[in-house]
Amino acid sequence: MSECLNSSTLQSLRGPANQPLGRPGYPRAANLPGVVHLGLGAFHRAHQAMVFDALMQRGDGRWGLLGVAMKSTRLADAMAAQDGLYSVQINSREGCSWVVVGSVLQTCVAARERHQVVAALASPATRWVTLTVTEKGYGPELAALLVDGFAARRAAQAGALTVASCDNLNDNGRKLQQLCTDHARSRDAALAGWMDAHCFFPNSMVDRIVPAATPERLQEAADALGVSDQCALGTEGYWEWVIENRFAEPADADVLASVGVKVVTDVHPFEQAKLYMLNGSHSAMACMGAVLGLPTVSDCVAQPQIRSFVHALMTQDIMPGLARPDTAAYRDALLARFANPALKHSVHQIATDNSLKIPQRWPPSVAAQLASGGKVKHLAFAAAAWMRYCRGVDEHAQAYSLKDPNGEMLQATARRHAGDAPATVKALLGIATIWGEELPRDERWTAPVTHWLQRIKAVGLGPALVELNLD
Ligand code: CS2
Repeated sequence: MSECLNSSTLQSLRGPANQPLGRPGYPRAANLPGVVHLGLGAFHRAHQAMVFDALMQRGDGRWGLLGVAMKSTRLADAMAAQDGLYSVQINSREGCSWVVVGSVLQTCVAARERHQVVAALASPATRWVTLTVTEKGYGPELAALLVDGFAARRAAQAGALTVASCDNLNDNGRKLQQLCTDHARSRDAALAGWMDAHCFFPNSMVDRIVPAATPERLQEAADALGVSDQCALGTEGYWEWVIENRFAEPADADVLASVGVKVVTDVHPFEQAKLYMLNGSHSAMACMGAVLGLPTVSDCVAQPQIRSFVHALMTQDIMPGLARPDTAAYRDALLARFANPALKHSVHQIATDNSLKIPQRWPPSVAAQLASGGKVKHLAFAAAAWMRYCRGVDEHAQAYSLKDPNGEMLQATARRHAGDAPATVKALLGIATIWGEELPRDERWTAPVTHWLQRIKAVGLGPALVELNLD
C-alpha cells in the first residue's frame, strides 16, 4: 500500500465496511498546541488525546497537543509523517468502531528537541501539561526538563499552568509537584515560589486498557482505512478519567466534565480502587499467565480457576480496604473488561517493569488487610507467582526475558534459591523498594507466601491454584 494516513488522504478514506468511522471535523492547521504531553505512548493516544479530540470536535481549539516522546524517535517520527493523525479501533460488547484522532498537532522527542519542549512550556498558548512517562519516569531528568520549562515560562510571563500526571502512581499529582519543587528549590528559591503560585498539579486517575500495537493491528487498520497507518491502536470502549479540581483555569472543570471526565475534590478512592483492583489483578495475571504459558489477559480469565482467583483476590483481599462506592459493580465490570477477546493484551507487556509496578499495586492492600485482620492469601499467591515468574522460564520450559530495570538481579536471585522456597522468599521479599520495611518481617505475610511458593514448586502453578481456590 503506497498511500498513508495524513492530512491529504483524511477526507477520502475508504472507511471500514459496516463500522462507523469518526474523523476530525475541525481545522487542525489553524491551531497552536494548547497542551504539551510528555510520554507519547499508546495509552495517552487512546485516552487523553481522545478526550482532547472530543473537545476540539465541539469547536474548542485550545486542546491541540504537542506530543513529546521522551527518548524514542520511532513513534514521534511516524506520527509526524502522518501529520499527527492515527486511527483507534474501539472494541466493545456493542461492536467495533473506528476514530481517526486529530488532536496531536505536532510531535517531537525530548532527548533530541529539548529546546522545542522548553519553548512550548513557555508559550502563552500552552495551558496544560499532561504526563504518561510511566513509573520509572519520575526522576531527576523529568524534573530538570519541566523546571527548565517553568523557568522559561516565568521569564516570558506566560501565566499559570495545569500540570496533570496521568501515570499509575498513588497521589501522582502531589508526587510530581514534590519532585519539581525539590528540584526548583535546589536551583532558585524564587522560581520555586513562582511555581507554588502558578503551577497546579491535580491528582488524577486514568483508565483504559490499551495494548501495545501489533503488526496484526496495523494490518486491520490498513484494511479498514484503505491506506496504511503505522500509528494505529486498538482499545476497549470503556474509559475513565477522574481528576482533582485543581486547575490553573477554574472553568476547565466544566469544560472537561462536558465530555465525560469526572472532576472531583478527592481522587484517592478512585485511584486506589483502580490501582489495587485493576492494576493489582493485571500484575497477578501477568505473572500467572507468563508462568503457565497463557499469552493474553483474556486467555487467563477464560480459565475458570484464574477467573475465580481474580474474583476472590478483589473481593476478599482488596475491596475491604477501599472507599470507592460500589466496588462490587466495579469488580464485575473489570472481569468483563479483562475477558474482552479483541484486546489481546499480552501478559508479558503487563509484566514489564514489574518491580516498579508491584509496589504501587499490592503492598498497600497487604498492609491494610494485616492491619484490619483480613485475608491476604490471594495476594500471597500473587507474590509467590511473581517469584516463580522471576526465574524467566515457564512451565513448558520456554525461556522469556524479564523486561525490568532490576531483571538481572531478580532472575539471578530467583534461580540461585530455586530449590529452596523459604530462601527465595527471604531474598525476594527482602527487597525494600518493592515490599517496604515492615511486610518482610511480618510472618502473617511471609508464611503464606512461602507456603504458596512451595506448592507452586511442588505441584505446578495450576494445581496450586486449585488448592488455593478450595482452601
Ligand atoms: C497495565 C496498565 O501494563 C500495565 O501495567 O496494568 O497499562 C493498564 O492496562 C491500564 O492502567 C488500564 O487503565
